[in-house]
Amino acid sequence: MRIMILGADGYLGWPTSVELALKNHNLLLIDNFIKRKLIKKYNRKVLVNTPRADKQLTKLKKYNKKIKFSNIDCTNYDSLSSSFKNFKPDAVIHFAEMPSAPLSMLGDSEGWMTLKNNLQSTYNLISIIKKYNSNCHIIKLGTMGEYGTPNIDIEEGWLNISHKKRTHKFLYPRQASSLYHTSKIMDTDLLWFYVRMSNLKVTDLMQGPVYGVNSSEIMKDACLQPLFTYDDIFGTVLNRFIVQGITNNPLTIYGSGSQIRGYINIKDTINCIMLSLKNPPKAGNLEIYNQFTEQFSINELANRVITALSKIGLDTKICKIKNPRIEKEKHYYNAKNSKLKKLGLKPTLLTENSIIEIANYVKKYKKNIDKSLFQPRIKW
Ligand code: USQ
Repeated sequence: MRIMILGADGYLGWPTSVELALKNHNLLLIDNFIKRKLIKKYNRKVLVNTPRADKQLTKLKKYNKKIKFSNIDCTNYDSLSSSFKNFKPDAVIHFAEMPSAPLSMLGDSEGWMTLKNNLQSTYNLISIIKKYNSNCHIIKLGTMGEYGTPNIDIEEGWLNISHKKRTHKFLYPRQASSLYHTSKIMDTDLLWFYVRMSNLKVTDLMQGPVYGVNSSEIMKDACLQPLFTYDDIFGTVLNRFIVQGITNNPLTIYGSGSQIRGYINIKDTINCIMLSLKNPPKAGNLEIYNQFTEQFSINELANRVITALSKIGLDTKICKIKNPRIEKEKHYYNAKNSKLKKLGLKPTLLTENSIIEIANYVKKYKKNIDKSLFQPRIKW
């Protein structure tokens, strides 16, 4: 297939690009390195200082010559549309969004930057596809955070509502608890609008907090590793806990730790993208998958990390700190995730071994870890 990957330099975009390259697809990778610039601007750090995707391309080309890279800001309609017209993709995978809930809540300018970046990149992509090839499949990374923590089961994207003896299928009600998550709700609404108006084919992936490293052979090459973050802005909770544990620091549990989320190993994220590529919806359909494999409370996550790290000789403690976020801590949570499994996803479970695998990776770069990045510094 001819596939465009927007946001190819990121934690998810880069390993997805590598896997698609190994599967011999014809790829156009796009990124403007905004994430690296933001990490620098806000004085955060990555675990391994990996070269940018454009620099890593020479290595990747050893495996597949049909890969190109363009330094493009997806909020720039003209640049994105000329790339699209020249490349003529069958599918576009859209990761090119500002992914941090805390950063979106730091201040007015960060809030607007998040909304503008995320909505404009999605809107541009929709406009271009609608104009030049409405048959092109959009695969867009959404988030489980769009649903929030309602007091009823979370279905996969849609809910049948009966009202006064009549029934209609609606997008499942959404209520986020950060501007970042809200920008993703707005993306979904935009996609759904244009699916109805212009018969687009869209897959929207509601992903839970992701963790881990892609352990495929090629990723072991230091130059082909993704951007792994563990700071309070960009790091997701499980990766943060493992980095904290490896440096003998207590795990930073926000609030009571009873918050429940659906988690996914990055290996499964990549498998879900592959399954979505293979199973495009029919024109005029918005397919929504809940992309997580297991649900845990923060306390359960912490306990699993503590048990796994004890097997490699670490005595890890926890530290409950005042929750810097406005989020429900004690709540009902039962989210459905059967559709991707029906397509063939075999979940990678959060076992002691899978935690130890990530811990061993982190350990190699222990000297790079900056402990001052563990405490949350953005509050809302
Ligand atoms: N948390 C802690 N301690 C920490 C960090 C986080 O207890 O040191 C808690 C948070 O309070 C929250 C949960 O862990 O309840 C998840 O936090 P997170 O920072 O791992 O995830 P979040 O901010 O929700 O966002 C991340 C990604 C985002 C993605 C989302 C999926 O950054 O791009 O969309 O996970 S979800 O959470 O399902 O919306």
